[in-house]
Parts: sequence; C-alpha cells; structure tokens
Amino acid sequence: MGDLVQTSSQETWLWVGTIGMAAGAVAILALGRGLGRHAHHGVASILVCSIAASLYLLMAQGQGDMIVSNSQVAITPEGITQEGSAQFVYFARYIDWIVTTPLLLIGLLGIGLVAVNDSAEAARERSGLVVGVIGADMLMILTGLFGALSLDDGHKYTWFVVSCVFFVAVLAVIWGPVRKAAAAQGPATAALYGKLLGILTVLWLIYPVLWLLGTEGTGVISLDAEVAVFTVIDLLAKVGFGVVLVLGVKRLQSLEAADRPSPSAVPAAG
Ligand code: RET
Repeated sequence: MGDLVQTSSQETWLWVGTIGMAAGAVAILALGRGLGRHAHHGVASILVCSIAASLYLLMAQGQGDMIVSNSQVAITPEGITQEGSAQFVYFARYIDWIVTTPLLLIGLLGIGLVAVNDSAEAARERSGLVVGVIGADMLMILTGLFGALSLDDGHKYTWFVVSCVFFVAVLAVIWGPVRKAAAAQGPATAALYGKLLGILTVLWLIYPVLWLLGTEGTGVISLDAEVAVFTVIDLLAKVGFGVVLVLGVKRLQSLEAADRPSPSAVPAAG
C-alpha cells in the first residue's frame, strides 16, 4: 500500500503544473492575437490551459485527492480479524481530462474536417465523426476513472481494457477518415494536421502506460515520480499542443491570404 497523504514533492510538482498552465494560457492569448476568423482555436486552447490550471490548483491545495478504501471484518476461531486496503487517488485529473481532451480533439478536428464542397451528406458525415470521437474520448476518461477507483485487480484491469478500447476508437478515427479529409484540403493543411496528429498520438500514448506503471495500476513507480511525469506530459499535451496549433493556424492563414488575389489585381467589373 502506498502513502495515503500528499507528499511535499507532489505538492511542488502540482504547483509547477498550476503556474505552468496559467502561464501557458497567457502565452497562447498573446500568440493568438490576429487569428481573425480562426479565433476559436485560440479560445479553445486558452480554455484547456485555464481548466487545467484550476484543477492543478485544486490538487496543489490538497483538495483534488481522495482515499478509496474497503475493510472486511471476519469472526474466526482465532477471534475478530479485520482486513482492508486503501488507495490514494487524484480524482481531479479525470475532471480535467474529461473536459480538456474533447477540446483538444475539437482543435485537431477543426483543422482536418473543414467544409470543402459541402453537401448535406458530407456535413452529416462530419457531425457523425465529431460526435463519435468525442463520445469515445469521454468514455475513455470515465472508464479510466472507474479503474482508478477500483481496489479489486479484476475490476481495475477490466476497466483498463475498456478504456483502451475507447482510446483505440479515437485513434482509428483521427488516423483514418479525418486524416483523409485533411489530405483532401491541400498540402499545407495536410502537413499541419499530420504534425498535430503525431504530437497528440505520441503524448497521449504515455497516459495509459503511466497509469499502468503508477499507483492506479501496478505501482512499479512511486506516486511522487508519477505526479512529476504527469505534470510534464500534461504541460506538453496542453500548452505545447496549443502553441503549435495556434502558430500553425496563423501560418495557414497567411498562406491563404497570399493565395487570394489582392483587390487591385481583380479587374474592375463592367
Ligand atoms: C487512462 C486510463 C487507462 C487507459 C487509458 C487512459 C487514457 C488517457 C488519456 C489521457 C489523455 C489526457 C490528456 C490530458 C491533457 O492534456 C484514462 C489513463 C487509455 C489518453 C491529453
């Protein structure tokens, strides 16, 4: 059984997360100026960092964790015995993730799934992909929480597998139909989508591995190490991803502007 209290190393890392996310929100706000009709990308990235900053603050103050415990009392010929187990869980992570991961995916889909030659059928197909991917993602986080709250190993790993199935569904959609749709929009959009997809996939794959090695799973690594690594990965997945997204959209925008004929080049009507 690991420690059932927050250590000072964890507290320090959680403050690093709080300050890092807040600074990230401010940096993206500054970088996102002049996004024009793409301003929603900046807004979503700032929201992601702000939500994370709030939940890191909750954890840093010692309000974002709980102890899950059970105990059984048995009367045996030797007398009354009591057995129990307990687990320290940072539940606040899952509140953060269930809101921020859909927002991050919407940022990615906003690059890949832009309406071109839109028919009613294509629009319906697009909504289907968005709803499917967001639904699978939220179920991935929710079932991951159920696993973290399980004391019984059988229950825990059942939830782990269920969560991984939803994760695979998310990856299948963003690597399959959405990547195809991004490719159809020309090389600049396809390149930005490919870059964001690569960053997102590599970083997101670390979460289940860390969960499995950390105290939620097998406990091979200490909670102190787990909190430190999660802070760094969370900062990269939110602030790093947001910066690449906002700068990438700005570049696309300037390419679009360069492609558009300037008003003086358009022959006067009549
Ligand atoms: C869990 C539980 C175990 C199985 C899987 C998981 C996946 C989590 C992921 C989280 C991503 C979080 C991000 C947060 C903010 O930046 C829930 C650990 C598959 C992919 C990107």
